[in-house]
Formats: sequence, C-alpha cells, structure tokens
Amino acid sequence: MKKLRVLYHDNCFDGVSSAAVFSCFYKRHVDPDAAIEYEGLTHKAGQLIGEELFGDSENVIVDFKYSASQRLTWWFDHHESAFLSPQDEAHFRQDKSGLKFHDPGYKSCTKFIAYITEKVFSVQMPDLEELIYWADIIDGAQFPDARTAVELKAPALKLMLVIEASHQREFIHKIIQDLQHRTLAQVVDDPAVKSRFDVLYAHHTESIEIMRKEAKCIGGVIEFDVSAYDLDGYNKFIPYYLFPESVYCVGVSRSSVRSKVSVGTNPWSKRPRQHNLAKLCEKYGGGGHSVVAAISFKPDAIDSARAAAREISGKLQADLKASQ
Ligand SMILES: [Mn+2]
Repeated sequence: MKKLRVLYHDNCFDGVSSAAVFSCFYKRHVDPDAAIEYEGLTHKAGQLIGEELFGDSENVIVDFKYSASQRLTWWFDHHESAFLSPQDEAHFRQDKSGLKFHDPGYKSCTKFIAYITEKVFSVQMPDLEELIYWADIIDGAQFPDARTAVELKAPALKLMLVIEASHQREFIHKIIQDLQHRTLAQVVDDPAVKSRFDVLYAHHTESIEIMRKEAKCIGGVIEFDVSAYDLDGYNKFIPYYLFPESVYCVGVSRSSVRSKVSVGTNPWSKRPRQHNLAKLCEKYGGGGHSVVAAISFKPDAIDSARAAAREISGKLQADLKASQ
C-alpha cells in the first residue's frame, strides 16, 4: 500500500479542491488503497517549506510554491510567483521526474490538475466536474455578477465561506475527503459544515448591513469608512453589490494591527478603467495590482488613512467626470 502526503494551500477553496482532485487521481492512477494524509500550508514572507512537513513516502504540493526538497514527488501550481528563488526555479527546470507541473495561465490549480491528469496520465474524473468548475470560478474571481459573489446561494460559495474562515485542520481534512465522493450540496449539508456556515453567514449579512449604512457612491466612486466596526474580513464584492453603477471603490477600515485604505475597481463595470490603482497607492506607500490595491497605516494613524482616501477618491471622481 502506497503512502501519500498532500500539502495544500490552506484556507483556500482552490487549495482544498486541488487536494481532493489530486487524491482522486492518485487513487485511480497509482493505488486505489493508498493511505493519504493532509497538511495545510500558509504563506509566510520568504519562508521555505520545512523538511519536517514532508512525509517519509510520496509527497505532493498543490496550489502552493515549489520546493527543491528531494522528498517532493509531485507538484502542481498556477501562481505567477511560484518560486522562492532563482535556484528553486532552476531546480524545477532541470527536473526529469515528469511529475512536476507549473502553468500560470490557469485561473485555478484544480482545473490545471484535471487538465494534466487527463492529458498526460489519461485519467478522467467526470464525477468531479462540478468541483473543478467552481474552483475555477472562485479562484479566478470569474463571478457573473456581484449578486452571485455576495448572496452565496450556490453550495460551492457556501463552502468557500466555511473553508476561508476555518482553522481546525481535522475539520478541513474531512471536507477534502468528502469532496472526493459527494456532491457540493451534500458536503454543505453535513451538520458540522452547516452549523459553521450559519454562524459565518450571519456575520456576512451583518457586514452587508454595516456597509449599506456607511457607504455612499459619488460620481461613480464608492466611499466608505468602517473603522468604527470590527470588519476586517468582509466580502470585497459587497460595495459593488450595493452600487452596481459604480466604477471604483475607496474604503477605510481598521484592525488591531493597522488602519487601511482599500481601493478597487468594480469588476462588472462597463466603463473602461483608466487608472492603475497600484501606482496610485504607491504614492502613499501602498501597492497591489492594477485593479485592486491598498495602503496600510499604523493602527492609530486613522486620520492619515482618511486623508489619503479622500484624496484618492477625489482624483478618481475628477477623472471619471473628465472622461464623460
Ligand atoms: Mn489557486
């Protein structure tokens, strides 16, 4: 009997789905009776994946950075920044095992694994199609509209809420096992999953109401200040759900470790974007991506955060007006 340890991206729907899909593949292609164990990995700046995380038999990393350890048997990732160093990348390029795969063109690691296992190993998993489809929607933020992303009606999105907020490993590992032979609706109906979802969904609903109270949309730019509330983990699509006609969003929030300005572009806006938000935030010491960026301030520097948010919002409004 083969032994396999699956190291997966923790608290992430795509990471958990990748672990489930690879496990199914392994049982069908390598050993139907394989003893499989799971271990979640989280991002820590510049940190290597420690040797102690690997099992003493076969190991796979899914949806997470490469490791040059000789204990690593399989690897699948789709992140742009998949290597911690040029040495790691060179190690991967020289690999002759034929069991390590990287393609940043994929929106989800789950879909990438399904593609490779079918093309390279001729293993098809039609029973997992629903999971693969949703992992690609979620990890690629390809929601058809803000309503889908916020109302969380689909079983996959309910499960996403639970996975992103749960830190008990046994609970997550049970979900990974269940996903291999049950539908998403069945997994969500499990009493342990359902009770957690109900608590998280109540918080989610509360955060929508707070946002409804605190946000306004001026000249195509949503402004909100939720620094008076404990709202660090709110769903980022709520503002666009409340103001579908908006183009940008500039928000102020506060947690115990920082005051924060979040700047985003409405993914469903039909107006062409003109601003690189990362560049805009860099002027204040922040950064990010062209469509979503942020600036962190010290927890007590809330006034500086508010001033920066006002300036950025004013600039975005002026530019929208000028382009009309
Ligand atoms: Mn991923």
